[in-house]
Amino acid sequence: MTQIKPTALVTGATSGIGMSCARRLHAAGYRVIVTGRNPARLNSLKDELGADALPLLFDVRDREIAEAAVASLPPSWREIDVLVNNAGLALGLDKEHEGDYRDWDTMIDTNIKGLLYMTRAVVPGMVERGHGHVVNIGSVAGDAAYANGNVYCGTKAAVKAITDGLRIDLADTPVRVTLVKPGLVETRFSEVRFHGDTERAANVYKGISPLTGNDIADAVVYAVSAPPHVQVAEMLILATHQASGSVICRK
Ligand code: NDP
Ligand code: 8X3
Repeated sequence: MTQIKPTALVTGATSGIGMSCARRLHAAGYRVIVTGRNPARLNSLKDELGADALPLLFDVRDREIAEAAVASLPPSWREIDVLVNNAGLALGLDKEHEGDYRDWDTMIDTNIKGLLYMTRAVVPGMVERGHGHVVNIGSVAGDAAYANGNVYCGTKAAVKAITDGLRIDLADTPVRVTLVKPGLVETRFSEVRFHGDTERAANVYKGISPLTGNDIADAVVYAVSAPPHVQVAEMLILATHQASGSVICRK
C-alpha cells in the first residue's frame, strides 16, 4: 500500500525563506502547496519540485481571495498538515514621524492580516482532523524595536503575540504552534525594503556572514519533525556576529 505523504502549505514560496522552506519540506517527504504572487517564480518552483508541488497564485492581503484559494484546493490536497505563514515584508527604513503611510498599510496588511487570514482558513481543518502544525515566521525585529524599524518591528511584535495567542487557544488540541524568529537573512528582503535599490540592499549584509534561507528552513523542518508530544514554541536564530536587532558586529 502506498503511504500518502503529509501536505505543507508555504506562503511566500517564490523567494527567500519561503522558497527554502518549500524545498526543504519537499526533501523531508512533504507534498507542498507553494503560494505567492509571482507566477513565473511559482511555476518554476513547481517545475523543479514536480508532482509533489501545487502552485497557488494569490495575494494574502485579500481575505476573500485567500479563502477562495484554500477552498479551491483539489480534495486530495485539502488536508494540510503544516502551514508555514512566511509571506511578509519590510518597506522603508525611516523615522516613524516621517514614514510613508502606504508602506505602513502594506506591511500591516501582509505581515499581520495576511497571516491571520491564512490561519483562519487553514487551522479549523487541522482542529477537525486532530492533527496539524502552524509555523509563523516572526523576526528578531519583534523582540525589540531598532532605529527606524518602528512599524515593521511592530508587525513582527504582533506576529509574536498572535502566535502565542494561537498556541494558547489550541492547547486543548493536538495542533502545535511554532514561532521562528530569524535575524539577518540574505534574501530579496532588503531589496524589497529599499524599493529596488540593490546597492543599498547589499550593504545590509556587508561585513557579516548573514543567515541563508536554508538555515531558517532547517529550523522549520526540525520543529515539524519533533515527536507529537514535543512543541517547539519559539526559536530565535541569529548570525554569529548579530546579538539583537540593533547589535551587529561587522568586520
Ligand atoms: P523575500 O522578499 O525574499 O520573500 C518574501 C516572500 O513573501 C516572497 O515570496 C513574496 O512573494 C511573498 N509576499 C510578499 N507579499 C505578499 C503578499 N501580499 N501576498 C503573498 N505573498 C507575498 O523575503 P524573505 O524570504 O526574507 O522574507 C520572508 C519572511 O521572513 C517575511 O515574513 C520576513 O518578514 C521574514 N524575515 C526575514 C528576515 C530577513 O532578514 N530576510 C529576518 C526575519 C524575518 P511574491 O512577491 O511572489 O508575492
Ligand atoms: C528581518 C530582520 O533585522 O532586518 O526581520 O529586521 S531585520
